[in-house]
Amino acid sequence: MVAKAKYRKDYKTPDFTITDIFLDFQLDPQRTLVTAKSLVKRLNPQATQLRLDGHSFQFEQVQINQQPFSQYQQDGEGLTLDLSELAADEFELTINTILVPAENTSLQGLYQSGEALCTQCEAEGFRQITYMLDRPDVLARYTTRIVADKTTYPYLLSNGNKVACGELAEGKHWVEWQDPFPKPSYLFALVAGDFDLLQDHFVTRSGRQVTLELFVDKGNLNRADWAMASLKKAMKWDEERFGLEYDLDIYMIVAVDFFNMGAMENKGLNIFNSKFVLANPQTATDEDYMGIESVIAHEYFHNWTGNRITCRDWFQLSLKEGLTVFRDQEFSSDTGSRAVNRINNVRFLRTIQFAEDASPMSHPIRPEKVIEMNNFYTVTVYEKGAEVIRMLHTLLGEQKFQAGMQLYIAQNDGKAATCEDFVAAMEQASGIDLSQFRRWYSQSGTPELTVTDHYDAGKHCYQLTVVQHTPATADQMDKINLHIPLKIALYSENGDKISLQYEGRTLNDVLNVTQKEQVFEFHNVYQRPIPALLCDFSAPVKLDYNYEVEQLVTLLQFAENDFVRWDAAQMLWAKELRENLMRYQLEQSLQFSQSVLAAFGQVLVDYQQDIELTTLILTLPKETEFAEKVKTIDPEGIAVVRDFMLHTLAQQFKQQWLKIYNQIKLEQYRVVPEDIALRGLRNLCLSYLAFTEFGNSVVNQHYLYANNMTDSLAALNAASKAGLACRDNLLADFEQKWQQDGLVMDKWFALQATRPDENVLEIVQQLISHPSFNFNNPNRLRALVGSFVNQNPRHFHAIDGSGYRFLTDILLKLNETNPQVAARLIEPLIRFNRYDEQRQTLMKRALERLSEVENLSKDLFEKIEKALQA
Ligand code: B3K
Ligand code: ZN
Repeated sequence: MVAKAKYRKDYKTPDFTITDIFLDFQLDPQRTLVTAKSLVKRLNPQATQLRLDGHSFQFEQVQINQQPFSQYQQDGEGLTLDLSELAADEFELTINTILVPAENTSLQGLYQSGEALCTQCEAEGFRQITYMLDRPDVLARYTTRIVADKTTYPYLLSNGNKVACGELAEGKHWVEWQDPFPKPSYLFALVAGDFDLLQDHFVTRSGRQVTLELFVDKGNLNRADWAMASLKKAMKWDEERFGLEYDLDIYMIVAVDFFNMGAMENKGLNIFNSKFVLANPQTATDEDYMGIESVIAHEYFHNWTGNRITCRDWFQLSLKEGLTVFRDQEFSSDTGSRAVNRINNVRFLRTIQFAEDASPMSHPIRPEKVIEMNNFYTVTVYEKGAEVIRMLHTLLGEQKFQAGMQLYIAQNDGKAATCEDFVAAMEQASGIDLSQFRRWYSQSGTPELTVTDHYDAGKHCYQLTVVQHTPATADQMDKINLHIPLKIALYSENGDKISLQYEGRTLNDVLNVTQKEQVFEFHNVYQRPIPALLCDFSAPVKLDYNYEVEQLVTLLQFAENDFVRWDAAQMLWAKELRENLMRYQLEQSLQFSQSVLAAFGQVLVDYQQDIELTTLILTLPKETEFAEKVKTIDPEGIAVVRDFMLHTLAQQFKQQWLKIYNQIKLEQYRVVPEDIALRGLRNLCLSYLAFTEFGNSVVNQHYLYANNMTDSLAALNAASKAGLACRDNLLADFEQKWQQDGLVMDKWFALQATRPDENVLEIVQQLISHPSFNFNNPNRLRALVGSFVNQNPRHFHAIDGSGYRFLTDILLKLNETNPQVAARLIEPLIRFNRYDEQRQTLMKRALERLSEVENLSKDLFEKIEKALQA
């Protein structure tokens, strides 16, 4: 395996650029002819070698200024043209290639999805179409002419505006598109197919009319409204909160079934995984609706943060991704519940990102070294990246942050920028020194804050001592001190908030932690306070403070900040987990602390105060969430303890679950916050009731009377997790009803993969041959295989190694067909350092088996190598 790493420090401005490119596609799934005519400009007068990226196509010929050109060398990754004989600094370069989209299972470049043809070019997919300066700092104006059969492909789409079209012989037609905005190749897109079209329009605040077009598979028009409404909502919000308006006359979204990730922000022509477009009450859950809204918004927001201002090189990916995730999170918070959004985002970050940062793949939000760029579209770059932007927002405040945004845009519009450009603009606009803050871009790992306190009753003085420490990570041994905004509050024993004072002044509730050890002092504190620390998760860190159960219970009951209440509950859950794991390992009987049970019981009694918060507090953390609370993960132990907690809560509050379940009545299905909240709580009650003697009848009825997917799925899930008698019937009914619908069947596949049954692996293996399953469809793979390896840790980590062998077999196949998806699915296997020795040995053996494969993809190679080196 020759996989060359690239380093951030080696960045060089390009010797050549391309200012304009004319693409001609003669589409055919078996044989597509591509002509790429580029205007090339020499930027470095000394440069004589023009290196172009390209692979996985049949190369026909190259011409310079319309003359055949043969001074080149071709290798597996590109073409090097020797231009030492060429005097001109500007010339026309024409390249002809032939592609077979029908056989392109990598789903990068030009490929076939169902009957349609579409592209995916980020990060480096354009080079699977033609030889190109395939790097984000080469910005060109694109003109795209598409020729195809008119019956199979009535719609021919690309970026920008449609400028011409016409009919041709043999039932063909053509369309020409022009994108006036110079862009990098990764934002190029082409779609050809037959769709149903939902059309609408949006008037921007400056009065321009924008045509909105949403393309879905034939017959899916009744699932397109929500996505369209979400788009309009996002366009409006971006004008109001960020002052940013859309810039083209048309905005198109196409939903396709075969897609490696969620969606892609191609200029003027977004391509989406149909999972993040299609929804109606019968097919989509409340969660799906929310996911669609936020992904539609995210891709739309990229038009400014990503497209108008793009990245200089891929190491800067977080410049657009971290910022755009921050923007989509703010959108969801402004238009829905801020606390609920914050809690869900933090839950995700603490579980998935913290685990990644403790794994062989640990990297800073701006990586230093990359072999396969697709491996760095990570929760670290995205979600931790968004946390870094959020910390800037916390430090600067909304007004200065927006001033920073305006300056950043003014300075960088139309350019390929760096993370440093962004921070510099924020610094310049706010006058706040961000020199130490910048370290968040270069340092990986999860910082740990250890907090101790001291109360001086005589002086009415309270001190908090904060020590910061970032443990070494796989990629980086030595760590330095970060600038950490630590938001706090102090509460009295009866839950009143104590104002933060120092020498008569009122203090800001955000402390600036910048040193290894720091003491913060508060005056006029007339009783020993209970500190609420890291409120709203003001920094992506772990915080350790030795709370008494009673203190947490007080915070849970009285804190005025919803996040603090929820976080107190999380600490209580974690305490119960750790104590019971210890008992489990000592073979003692498990116990649930009475005071914690009483506190949770009180939350349930008061549920009408805040429905959503009640649901979030009483939702038992998942096994994967619990896994992050211990040093060495015992998958069996965690599952046993969690089951015990589940049963205890179910029994203890049986009557309350039933009462609330019956009290909540929802007639017609509506996707509005009040109803989503009520359904959430009612379905939480159901999930606990499943473990009581009422389980089978309540769940069965719930399924029968469900008029929407949220409720049907809640019933199936409850039946499956509790192994109820009705389970098999309900699963069979659902299968029979939806077998033609891949997206809906994904829910069923995921349910099967997360069954608690001992023989679940056998079931999963059999389902690979289910008629609704398709190995080449990433959604199906993620639903079945992904759910098993990530959401069923007890069985994936079976001590006989069967789960590891299963995943390895899948990966061996995927390595050939779709390396990008393979590299996502391998994640749980490379994280062996968190497990006991026996499992470690088995996991390493599986990785070694993979590493011996001939033609191991760069994607898998990079991760396996990192893991085995660690
Ligand atoms: N920018 C794309 C992700 C591309 C992933 C390439 N492997 C979607 C997004 O973040 O909006
Ligand atoms: Zn994005």
